[in-house]
Amino acid sequence: AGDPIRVLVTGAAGQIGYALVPMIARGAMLGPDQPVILHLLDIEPCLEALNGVKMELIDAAFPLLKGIIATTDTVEACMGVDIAIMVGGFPRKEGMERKDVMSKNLSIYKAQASALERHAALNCKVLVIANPANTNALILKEFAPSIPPKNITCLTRLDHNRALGQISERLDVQVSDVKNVIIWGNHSSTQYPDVNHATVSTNSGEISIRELVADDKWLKNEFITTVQQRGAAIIKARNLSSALSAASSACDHIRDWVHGTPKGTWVSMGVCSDGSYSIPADLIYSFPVTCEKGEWSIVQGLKIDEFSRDKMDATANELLEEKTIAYSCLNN
Ligand code: NAX
Repeated sequence: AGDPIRVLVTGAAGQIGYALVPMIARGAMLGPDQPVILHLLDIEPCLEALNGVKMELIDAAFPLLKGIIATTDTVEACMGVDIAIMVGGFPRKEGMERKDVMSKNLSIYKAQASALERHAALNCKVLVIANPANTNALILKEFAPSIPPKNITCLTRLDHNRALGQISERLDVQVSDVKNVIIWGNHSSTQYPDVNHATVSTNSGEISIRELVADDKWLKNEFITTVQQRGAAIIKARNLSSALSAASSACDHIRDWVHGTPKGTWVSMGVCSDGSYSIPADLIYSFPVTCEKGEWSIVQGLKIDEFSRDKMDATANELLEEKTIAYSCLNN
């Protein structure tokens, strides 16, 4: 085992934080031999709860966990971190306008961006989970100009995994045999879950999902809306939003980014657009990516039909709108 890797989790006293930190401490994110030091950040009103989480981490006696910093000081939290998982944010409350949530998160992400830029390790990798995830990541990128844009991503892996899950349930196949679905765009209800290139591995090789699911109507309607609305369905069932699945998908996101995607497999990540597939450059947009040696690259050359094109553009337009709202908040 090498030197410990320092992992920041913001919003660590919240529900995703509570599910995520033990996964990291057990090696689900960085590997079963990789020691870690956890940096946990939350805000003053949650300090006691945060210290409770720290106590439980001590009590669990994780062999890989070499240190815990639990703090409400952003600078202390960001000091020397190699990985930053941004879960903390201001939630949208009933009756609140999107603009108001945006402006609250804007000031949070602006401050945390500067702290990361000044104090994190040189090649720190950032994953934004807090909503609006893509736009929070965009703000972070704008206010941390010295962090390479390729190091700033947002979580759409949960949506990707939800799509795999839906296909696996529908076809009654193992979820581990399904691959190469794509989530395009925003982590919101305009996201486009695309199965046009996805396959199931069977005894007679890889078979395309389009071939296996005879019911094209299901793929074009119910499948898409189920994935788009899954977050809301979880809230309805649990009275709380997704936490264990979000935490697990965050581990998948970082693990694949750091250790690479398996050969022939891609995953979905919200990354800075380079104009691929005619998506406006510099938006944080979810693309199919492969990862190697700690770097992601957008899968090129996929054929896009008209149905997909419309949906990819619609979710890009929503992101452009969010960007405009964010900038108008900035100027006020
Ligand atoms: P919780 O409200 O349980 O936890 C959020 C925590 O963040 C709280 O402890 C809060 O005190 C803290 N916090 C607030 N402002 C902070 C700041 N300035 N610095 C540090 N900490 C701060 O929410 P939870 O269910 O854990 O969800 C966290 C975020 O993830 C939400 O924004 C949620 O919308 C988002 N999600 C994103 C998903 C994705 O796939 N991208 C899926 C799951 C989740 O809905």
